[in-house]
Amino acid sequence: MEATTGRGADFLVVANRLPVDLEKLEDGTERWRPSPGGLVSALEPFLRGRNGAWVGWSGRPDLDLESFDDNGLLMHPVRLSSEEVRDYYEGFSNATLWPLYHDVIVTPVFERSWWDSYVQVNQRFADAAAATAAPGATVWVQDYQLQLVPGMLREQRPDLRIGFFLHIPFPPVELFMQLPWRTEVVRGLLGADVVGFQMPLGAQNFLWLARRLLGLESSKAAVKVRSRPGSVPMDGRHVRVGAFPISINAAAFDELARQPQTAEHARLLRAEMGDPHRLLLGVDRLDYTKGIDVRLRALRELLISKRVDPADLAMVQLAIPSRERVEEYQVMRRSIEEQVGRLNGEFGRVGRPIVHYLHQSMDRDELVALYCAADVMVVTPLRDGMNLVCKEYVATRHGLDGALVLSEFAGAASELTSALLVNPYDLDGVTHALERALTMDPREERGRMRALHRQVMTHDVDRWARSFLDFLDPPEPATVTGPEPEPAIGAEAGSR
Ligand code: ADQ
Repeated sequence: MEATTGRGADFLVVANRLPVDLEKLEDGTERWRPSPGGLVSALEPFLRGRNGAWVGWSGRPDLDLESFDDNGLLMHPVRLSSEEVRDYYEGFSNATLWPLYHDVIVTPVFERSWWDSYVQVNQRFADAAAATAAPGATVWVQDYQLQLVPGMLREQRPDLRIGFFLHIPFPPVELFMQLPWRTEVVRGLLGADVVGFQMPLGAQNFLWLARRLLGLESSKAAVKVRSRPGSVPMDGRHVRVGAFPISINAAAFDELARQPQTAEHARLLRAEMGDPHRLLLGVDRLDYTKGIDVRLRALRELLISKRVDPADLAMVQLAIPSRERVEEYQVMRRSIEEQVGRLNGEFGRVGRPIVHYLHQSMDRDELVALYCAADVMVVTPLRDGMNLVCKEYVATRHGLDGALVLSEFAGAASELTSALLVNPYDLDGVTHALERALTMDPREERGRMRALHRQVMTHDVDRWARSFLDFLDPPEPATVTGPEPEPAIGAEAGSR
């Protein structure tokens, strides 16, 4: 996969954000530095070291930037105006699609001007990718902000291999059908050769919708639609659909956790909190899907019912600031901060709060030290495409101690079956699981963590990316002239 200057790149990732942020230095100059986030942490280790290109927004509105080389990776910034950030990003992506695709936990807003902006910006990303890709290149489009790009790109560049991966859940059919622009979105996705989802259920929902919506739209198409499982016929092509559960760079987390200075850092963190007998940890983007309120309520129940002694316990809740201009996020932040204040008011002591709440980003070393310090990791999303945090925690537990409380509604639950799985809507259930995790017999803890650790260490992000790309572009040229072998829905998920 060589990016040849002048000819274009042979391998492109197209994502809403570039994997770098512009950082202002004290002397007033600016420089690029790697940015945090689920998608970036997932793809970065895979892409580095290959000559490819990344098409994405810089994160700052109204900024015209030239393409640049970042350690062998060509960065191609796409410009967004302030209005587009408001309408395409905060509006359609994060106040329409995000809640719609996460079980309508909050009500999605359907606003025509946001949709218009979404179309316009998707076209710009498609144009940028078309201009950057070499003939016959492979293009991997990422996530819900860019669902129209595969179709738009195929129109301009039918020579490309186009893959699409959705990082968030694909919703149940009856919810997706609320979207006024549902047919356009499905058509956009079907521009790809492979459409990938986190979970087999998402793939099934999409297949059903694709058939139904195409069937509804045109009787000719309805007659033609005789698709095999796991694929949809589209304009003479077969679009293949599958599940590819994403993971983390597990070896990097493991290695960092094994460093003596990380263990020392973890020890200091616990000491600063007064060496609690048991330390609970939550790490999330501050998002209403993550169920931060759920675990705080469960913790309060535990303390009120005196099933645990507040003197024995501390919790760290790390919440990375996110989408701060979207109203729902402001409301949720206030409510979580009230809950933290109430818990500390009721159960804390001078200099010893029960919940140490940090609304800030944290660098990788410090985050890993926190994972190492924690006895119980609490991950309680109401809905989550995968959830990388729980996998990161597990990857740092080479000593095989520590317990994981994990929501059934995180994609990760289907792989991490030895966690204490909870229904985040069931407060008693979550409270009970927290109590179990805090009081678990060390032998049981070890047995569970051994299974979790093995799963995470053997299913890393490299395997994820490779399985998707091999499916998109099989390594061996096909010599068989008969019908294409049938891709199975969730073939990858089924292998675990
Ligand atoms: P996210 O919703 O962002 O990702 P998640 O998968 O948990 O959720 O990834 C969050 C990442 O941010 C993790 O790598 C974590 O370490 C990091 N992070 C969280 N809080 C942090 C903090 N305070 N400081 C520094 N780093 C922090 C979306 C989907 C998920 C899916 C991923 C990848 O919503 O379901 O797993 O994409 O596909």
